[in-house]
Amino acid sequence: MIEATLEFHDLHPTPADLRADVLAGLRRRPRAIPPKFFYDAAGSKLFDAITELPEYYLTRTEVGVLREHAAEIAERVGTGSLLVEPGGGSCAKVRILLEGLRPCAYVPMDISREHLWVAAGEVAAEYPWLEVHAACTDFTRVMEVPPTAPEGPRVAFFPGSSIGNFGPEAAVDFMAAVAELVGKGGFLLIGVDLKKAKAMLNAAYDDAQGVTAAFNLNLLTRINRELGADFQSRLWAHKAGYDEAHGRVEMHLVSLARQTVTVAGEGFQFAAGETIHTENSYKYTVAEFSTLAARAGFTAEVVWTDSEQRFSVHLLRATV
Ligand code: AVI
Repeated sequence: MIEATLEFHDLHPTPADLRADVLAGLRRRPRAIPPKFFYDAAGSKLFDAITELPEYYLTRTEVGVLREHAAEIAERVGTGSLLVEPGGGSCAKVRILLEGLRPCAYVPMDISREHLWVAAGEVAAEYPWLEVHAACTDFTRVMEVPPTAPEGPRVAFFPGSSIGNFGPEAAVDFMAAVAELVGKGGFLLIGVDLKKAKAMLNAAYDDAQGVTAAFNLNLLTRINRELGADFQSRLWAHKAGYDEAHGRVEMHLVSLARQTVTVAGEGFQFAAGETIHTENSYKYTVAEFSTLAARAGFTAEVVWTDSEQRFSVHLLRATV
C-alpha cells in the first residue's frame, strides 16, 4: 500500500495587519481597503458561492478550458516537474492537471494555515503517489520552495484570474518573482479573464441574488467584529461596474447617508454617496496580457480560450 505523503512547512508569515491597513485606507482620499481582507471564514464561503453563480462565468469557463486542454498541457510540460501553486486555497483546479502531469511533487502555498493544512491533506490522501509539500507563506512577500521538496523542472500554476486583482505593475512584479522561482525554461500556467461586453462584466460582479453584494458588505461586518467598529450595513450599498478607461471592474461600498463611523476608536465622517473602494479586477486582451508577461520575463507558448472568448489560459515559459 502506498502511504500519502504530506510535508507541512510553516514559513511563519506575518499576518496581514487589518487595523493598520483599514485605518490608513479610511484616512486616505479616495478611501480604499485592500481586497485581501474579504476572505475571513464568512467571506471565503461567500466567494465559493460566487463561483457557482450563473452570472459569474469565470470559474466554470476556466475549468472547461483546463479540462479540454489538460492532455496538451501535460504533453507540453512533461511529467516529473515540481508543481507550485501560489495561493493554492482549496487546491480544487489543480486536480484537473495532476493525473496528466504526474509531477514529482506538488507545492501549494497559502497564508491561511488551517485552510492549507486541510486542503493539502485532502490532495495527499486522494493522490497517494504524489508528494505534497505545503508551504504556509504570504506568497506576495516570500515565494520559496521548501528545502525538502524534490528537484524537478518547475511549473507554477496561478488560476482564477487572481492576477486581475493586482494592478498591472504589481502583476508584472509578481510574475517576475514567479519567473525567478521557476528559473529559465520553467513554466507558468495562468488563468486570465478577458475584456468583453460591459453588461456581462457588470452582471458577474453585481449578481441578481445579491451574493457579491453580501461578499462586499461582509467586509464591514468583519471590521466591526475585529476592530470594534460600528458600521451599520443598512447604511451601505454594494456598487460594482466595469471602468473602460482603466480596463477593470471596480467594487465599492457606497455610504447611503451622511454618517460618522468609529473604527478602532477613531471617528470617520462619510458624505452621502461617498465610497470606499474595495477591489479592482483587471480584464485584459490576450495581446495585452502577453505584453505584461513579456515584461516579467515570460513568452507565451500557447494561449487557450473558450469558444466565446470569455477567459484565457496562458502557458508561459520563462526566458530569463
Ligand atoms: C478572486 N478574484 C479573482 C475574484 C475576481 O473575480 O476578481 C474576486 C471577486 N470579487 C467579486 N467577485 C469575485
